[in-house]
Amino acid sequence: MLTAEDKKLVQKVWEKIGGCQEEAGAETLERMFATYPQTKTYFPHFDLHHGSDQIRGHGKKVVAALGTAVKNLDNLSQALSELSNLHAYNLRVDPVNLQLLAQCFQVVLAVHLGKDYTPEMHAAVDKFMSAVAAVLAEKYR
Ligand code: HNI
Repeated sequence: MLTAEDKKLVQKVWEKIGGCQEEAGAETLERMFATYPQTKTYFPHFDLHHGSDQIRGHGKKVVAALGTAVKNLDNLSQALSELSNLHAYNLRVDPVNLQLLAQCFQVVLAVHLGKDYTPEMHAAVDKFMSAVAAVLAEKYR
């Protein structure tokens, strides 16, 4: 459960990402593919080389979806409903992978924001990503 303070911190982090959504998303995916190669099995149709158009385009989509979630922190289930259907029924992504992506995204934030990414922000973003992962996994039951 995100507290009011957590929500403010997540929004603050989002302001800091600003115009770098595509870069942040692409780096998150590249870290996920490098660190957890089993995640590549969902992307047999992608060119997974560093900086490929597909990685960049997909990274942008993922971070944009997270941005939608940030705008709907009180209503995540509804805001991500379509995406939840897609991952559960069409893509059939094993929900364990959601945690892996969440972790890689946090590494990207930490690397790029440095000291600006405070422990409190880290904790808030961690709760936020867990909440998003829970929504994306809820249709599996
Ligand atoms: Ni995910 C497509 C968002 C985790 C595999 N994914 C999308 C799209 C968005 C998205 C947005 C594009 C939908 C569309 O085109 O309508 N994915 C997210 C978010 C998370 C996430 C916000 C986690 C927080 N997806 C994952 C994970 C995997 C994953 C962990 C697998 C390891 N996603 C996919 C695949 C597609 C996809 C595969 C289809 C890609 C394509 O273009 O063919």
